[in-house]
Formats: sequence, C-alpha cells, structure tokens
Amino acid sequence: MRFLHTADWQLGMTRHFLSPDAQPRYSAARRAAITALGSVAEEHDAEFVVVAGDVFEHNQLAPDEVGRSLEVMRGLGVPVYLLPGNHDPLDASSVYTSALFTAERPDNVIVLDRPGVHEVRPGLELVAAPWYSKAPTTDLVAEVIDDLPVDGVTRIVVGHGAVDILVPDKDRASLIRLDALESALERGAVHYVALGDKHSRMSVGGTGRVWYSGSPEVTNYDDIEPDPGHVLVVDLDEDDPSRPAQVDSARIGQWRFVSLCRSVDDGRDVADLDLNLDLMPNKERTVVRHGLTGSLTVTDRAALDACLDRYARLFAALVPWDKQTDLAVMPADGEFDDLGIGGFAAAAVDELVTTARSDTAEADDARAALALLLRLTDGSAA
Ligand SMILES: [Mn+2]
Repeated sequence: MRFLHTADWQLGMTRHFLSPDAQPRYSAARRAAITALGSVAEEHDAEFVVVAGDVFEHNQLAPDEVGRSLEVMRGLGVPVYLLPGNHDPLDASSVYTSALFTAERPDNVIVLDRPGVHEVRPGLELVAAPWYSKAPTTDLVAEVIDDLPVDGVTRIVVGHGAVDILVPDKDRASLIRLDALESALERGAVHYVALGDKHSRMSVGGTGRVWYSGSPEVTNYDDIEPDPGHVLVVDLDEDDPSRPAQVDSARIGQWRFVSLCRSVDDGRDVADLDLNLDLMPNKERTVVRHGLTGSLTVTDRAALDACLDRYARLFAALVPWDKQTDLAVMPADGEFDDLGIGGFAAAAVDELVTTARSDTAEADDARAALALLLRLTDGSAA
C-alpha cells in the first residue's frame, strides 16, 4: 500500500518582500505544487494523500483562495485527508466549517475533524490529532495513540506540531512526545507517523517511520528552512505482519528563497557578486536576501547599487538582510580628481569629501551627494 505524505501547504500565504507582481505568482505556485503532487500520486499509484496540518495559511482566507484550492484538490483524483493544524485550527472561525468550504468541498476531500480513528478501508486507519486552537495545552498525538489495540490493522498517525527532541524548551505541554510514538510503533499498534509543522523534510528519531514531509513549496529562507519542496511517497507492506516501511521523496517545489552573505570591499567583489547573481537560474521564482559587509569607495558603491537595481528587476525579490548588512562608504584618495572641474566647484567637492570622511551627522548626505556627482559626470556608474 502506497500513499503520499505532505503537510504545510500554507495556501494563501503572503510574503511581505514579494512585489505586487510576484505575490500572485507565488500563491499560484503553492497551488501548482498540489497539482504536481497529483502527478506523483499517479506515477506511484498512491491510494490517497494525507496532509498533516496547515493546509491553509489561516482561517480568514479570501473566498477565491478557498475556491481555487478546493478545485485543485478535486483534480488530484484520489482521497485527500486534511488535518487542521495551528494555522487552520478547528476553532469557531475555522475555514473547514465555513459555508463556502462545506458547500464546495469535493467528495474526495475529507477533513480529519475529530481526534482518533478514521477508517480509510477495512484494515487501514488514519489516527488523527487535529488542532482545535492555536495553543493546545496537551500532547494531542499522545492522547489519540494511548490505547490503540494491536490487532493487525495498519495505522497511520497524522499529527501536527513540534516533537520534543527537536526543541530546547521541553516543558511546553503541547509538544509531541517521541517516546510515546516510538512505543506505539514498537508494539505494532501504529506503523507510520505523518507529521506537519516543520517546513523542511526530516526523519525524526531512529525508526525511519516518523517523518516531517516539509512544505511542498518553500516558505522561508534556506538558513531557516534547509530542505523544503518535497512530498513523501510512503510504502507499507501490508502482507508482512511487521509492515516494513519504505519512504521515498519526490521534489516538486519550484521556488527558492536564498540567503547570500558576502563581503564587498572593491570593484572586483562587486563584479563577483554580479556574476553570482547572474548565474542563478529561475530568477523569476527566486528570492534573494543579501547580507553585504565591507567598505567601498563612492565609485564602487555606485556600481554595487547599479548591480542590485538591475537584479531587483529580474528576481522575484532581491532584498537586504538588515541584520547581516554593514556597508561603509568612504571616498578614496584622488577619487574625485578627474572630474574636470576647478575653482569654486572643485573647492566644494573637496569640502564634501572631507565631510564624507568625517563621522558627523552630515557624512551620509555628503556621500550621497558625491555618488550623485559621480553619476552625473560619468554615465557608466548609473
Ligand atoms: Mn506550518
């Protein structure tokens, strides 16, 4: 028996750094990931798809987003089981109980809307731990696996949230206790644990049967979310009493959020950065956050700004990482000697250079004025 394990679709997610043009393309990509998942299901002859929480980014989605999402799920052609997570809990304003969702829900879309066993077919059960609020006060997963029998039924636990071994604050009441999961696996009451919440693909513990699938399309930068963009293809051998599990993954994500940290101290460093950005593929689907440090002349700073301006038009977003940015601009000796000006104007430039090199409140304005002067006298830097 084969099924797809996915989670954290976060449909309707917005990212503040995306331009008004890029945001709708990103939203469409999150839905396209579901369609891509359908191809994987077909290719692997998967019996159903389980989505382990955070199907939707939040409960107050625009009707368009809900309608389009349901239509994409309908197209999957196999049963799709949705678990409410922390972003889309089954609270009073739940998307899952909204008039629109209940009216337009396709027959193949099933909400795991109560804790415990949901039969897929005789001999195969999902054991669900849906969220009812954004802040549960207990281990919801432990509660549903506590007294499951060992009776030859194949069981897949579907849960959402952080597993205790992965976080430092182990006192949080809502943490999923790995030892409880592993003992249920050990005694043969459950055979696979499909988790959501981490947006990176990750096997938890040593059994090879407890997994976070990660989000099928990237949601955060690569230093926070190293391995998104996959769906897991899970195979459980129902003919073998021990239900051996084989977990493979298929890559479906199309977008990348990259953090790029560089030191830039001269024109060559700027040229290197330019080359690095130039070589990145799929710029329309790539977000770059740059952390640049160093000290540049006014001329090199102008070249850097021109480079960043150019790529900002090509990438889905090219944004500074403020925390990792520390760029100083300092006029170099002789940098303004070749302007071909003299007399009063030359004296004014000298004064600007002196101010730009000072640590007075006017230094930044003086550097900006010098940069403008360079642009006006030499078109190459503009
Ligand atoms: Mn999530």
